[in-house]
Amino acid sequence: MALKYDHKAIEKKWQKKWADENAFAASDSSDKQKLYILDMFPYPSGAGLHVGHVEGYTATDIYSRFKRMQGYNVLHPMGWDAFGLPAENYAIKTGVPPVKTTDEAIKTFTRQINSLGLSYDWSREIGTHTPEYYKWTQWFFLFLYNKGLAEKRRAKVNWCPKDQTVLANEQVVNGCCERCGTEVVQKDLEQWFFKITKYADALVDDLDQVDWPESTKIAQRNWIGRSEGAEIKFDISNSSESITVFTTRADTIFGATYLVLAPEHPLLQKLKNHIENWESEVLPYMEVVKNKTDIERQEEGKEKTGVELKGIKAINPANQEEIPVFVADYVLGNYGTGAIMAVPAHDRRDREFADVFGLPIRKVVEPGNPRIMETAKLKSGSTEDIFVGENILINSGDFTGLQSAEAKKKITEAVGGKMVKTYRLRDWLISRQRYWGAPIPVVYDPEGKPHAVPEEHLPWLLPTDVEFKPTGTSPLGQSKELLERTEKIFGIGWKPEIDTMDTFVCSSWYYFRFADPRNSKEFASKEAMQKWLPVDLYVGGAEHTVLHLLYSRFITKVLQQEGYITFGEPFKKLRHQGIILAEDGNKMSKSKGNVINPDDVVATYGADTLRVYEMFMGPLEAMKPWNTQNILGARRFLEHVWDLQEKVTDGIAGAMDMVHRKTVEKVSSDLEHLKFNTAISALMIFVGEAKRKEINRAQYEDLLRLLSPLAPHITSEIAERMGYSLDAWPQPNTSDLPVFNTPIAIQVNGKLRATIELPPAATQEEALAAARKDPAVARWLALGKEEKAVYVAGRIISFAVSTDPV
Ligand code: ANZ
Repeated sequence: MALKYDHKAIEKKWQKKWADENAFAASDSSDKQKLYILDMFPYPSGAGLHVGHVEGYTATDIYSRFKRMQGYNVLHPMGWDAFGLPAENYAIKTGVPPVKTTDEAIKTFTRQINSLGLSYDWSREIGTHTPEYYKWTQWFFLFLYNKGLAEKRRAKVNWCPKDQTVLANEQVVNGCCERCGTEVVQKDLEQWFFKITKYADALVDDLDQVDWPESTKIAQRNWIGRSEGAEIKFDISNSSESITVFTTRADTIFGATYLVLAPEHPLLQKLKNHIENWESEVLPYMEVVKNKTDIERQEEGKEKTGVELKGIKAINPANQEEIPVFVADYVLGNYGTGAIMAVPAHDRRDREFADVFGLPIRKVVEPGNPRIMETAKLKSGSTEDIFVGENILINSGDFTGLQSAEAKKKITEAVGGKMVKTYRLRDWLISRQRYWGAPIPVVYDPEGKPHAVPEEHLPWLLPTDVEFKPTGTSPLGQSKELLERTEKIFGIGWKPEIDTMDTFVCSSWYYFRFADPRNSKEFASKEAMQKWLPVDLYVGGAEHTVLHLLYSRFITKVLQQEGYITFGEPFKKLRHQGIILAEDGNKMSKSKGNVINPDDVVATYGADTLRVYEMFMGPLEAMKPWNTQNILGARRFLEHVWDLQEKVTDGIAGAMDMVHRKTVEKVSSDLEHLKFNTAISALMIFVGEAKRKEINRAQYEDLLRLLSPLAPHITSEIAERMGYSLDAWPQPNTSDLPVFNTPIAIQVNGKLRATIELPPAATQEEALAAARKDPAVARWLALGKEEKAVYVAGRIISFAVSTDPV
């Protein structure tokens, strides 16, 4: 018997060899076809790598190794998304500077990643917290600033009271901070924004070009929320002012029985002298609304509130009717025009509001097919179903009888409105009142006017003379060094910007840097980007659908427009790995004590076993629970592969020929489609057959090649011992491959009487004919009259005969 499978020695040996040889370096000069395979780079947290990281990283590693064997020049890099709150919060608790904890965490991550045999090109490693990197993050800020795409402005912003910083809209989930879950409040602050809204159309339209999960595309489309409608002007009686509303349902204008302004609408201030109840009712209402978030304001099921503007009437331009005007918080200030025409007969929110204020309801669209209804909750406690769909117009003057779609256009034109598009997407707020981030490269002159820090002063260094206590203003404000630096360069009285950038800015461009990571003159050369980008396969968690994945697309589009690159989408193909649950079916969490540490699994069973196990758990994108028992199965499979060394012969192809060729074809196709679980199951069948039957050298060599992307250490070791080469992928030879037959059970009157083999494509007729020919079946059928015969494809054939066979 050969040596036992000693995973520890084998894995250590090969990992050292790969590191010494820098075995996975991508070549900038090779003319082989390029392939860029990328993981979402991790935040190096103190907790180390978790099994979810292992899942995604193993998937891309398998694909990278597979593609290298097929002859591609693969770029497969790794780096660290290293700025961010956890390191800073830890520093607040302990006083240990974030740079120290971050660098330690990076060391741990690197050790763990290497212990898994992941084939990264470490010569391209980057960390977003290093001055060499954030110099270019700051360059991107200046780039956008100079193009008029970065702007400081006062706005109502989301504030997390716990993390003491503002948040982008994308970081607020159901009204709470994405990171810590604390309820977000609104604050009026001067902040820096990136004008992502300028790219809203391209961000929607170009989703059609990419191979991404449909759910992620839908999430982005919804987030951007493009809506096509009309802006229509309503004059105010006895005044030169007017109110422009945004509506997607111009066809319902004859049913508009009142208007509503958002409490933030600027017109309110202009009209205040004409509003009779301004001091008594309107102003107090506006005060109350100030502290509510948009989500609270739009919450379903809450009784609608508002105040009528006494003394103000608007004129419906379709029928010249005078209608009342309200201020109400269910209309948002930052969407559309901040004003609506209310059609209570066909809009649920308007119906609920009209119910509270006793306003008239006029049906103007014939309820029809499909009957799209929404349920309005009325004050009395009852409900009313209202038709919100489109159909034929009624009670609409000359437009009666038209279909909604046509009426929208005709009415908009007739009342002098214009067709417009609006978006839900807001500009990206990038200022953070925190320490551990890239400083915003801006200084203020003695008048307080902002100026960009010239490029020659980049990197604009993050100061270190700062205490890490959040005080509601930015920690950088405490730095003497930063202030002195600013005055020294720009003059007395000049002040530095003290906010840092959202860490999502750092990650919005990192995939460009990997193409040219040591460039000190540019963030990456045009040639390098042209060579390597776009990313061919990107794998990471689904939690960033409207954060990182949207911001990166925005940055890419700006670079394209400015001629830096020739493509507009950074990630051609995207996949999300599914969440791995704990053995008890719950989410893994420290507090529940159910976290699996990959280090323990590697120590006990080996990296190859962990890799094979995680890939065998189920489809990559599925959510799946951990199962310790099944790790043993993966380990045993590898032991069987190991033991085959003893069994291999110099014989001819023989009994294994067909399964060998079938396996080459199946594994090749499965790896191409990232179907790792089914590839492993095909390999298991192959190994099972080889154990029972026989295996020759060529077949064993191919088995090792097919397995090597999945379990690179054990296969490299065996190949070395056997004198094989794993350099090239086996060629599938399917030319004369017979189709596999499936065993089918045959029952007569419910009892199993025989089994036959059938090709998978057999029809019912062919199946029954084959079954009747079987001598055992024929005997049973001859004993009675055949009444019924059924073939359940691929499984069973069932006959019923009238007299019970004896
Ligand atoms: C009249 C109308 C009649 C409307 C009807 C709907 C149904 P989406 O599709 O989401 O874009 N609206 C416009 N601006 C608003 C704001 N700032 N805050 C709250 N609601 C606003 O929604 C567009 C519709 O939402 C618009 O069309 C408007 O109500 C309302 F039977 O106008 B509609």
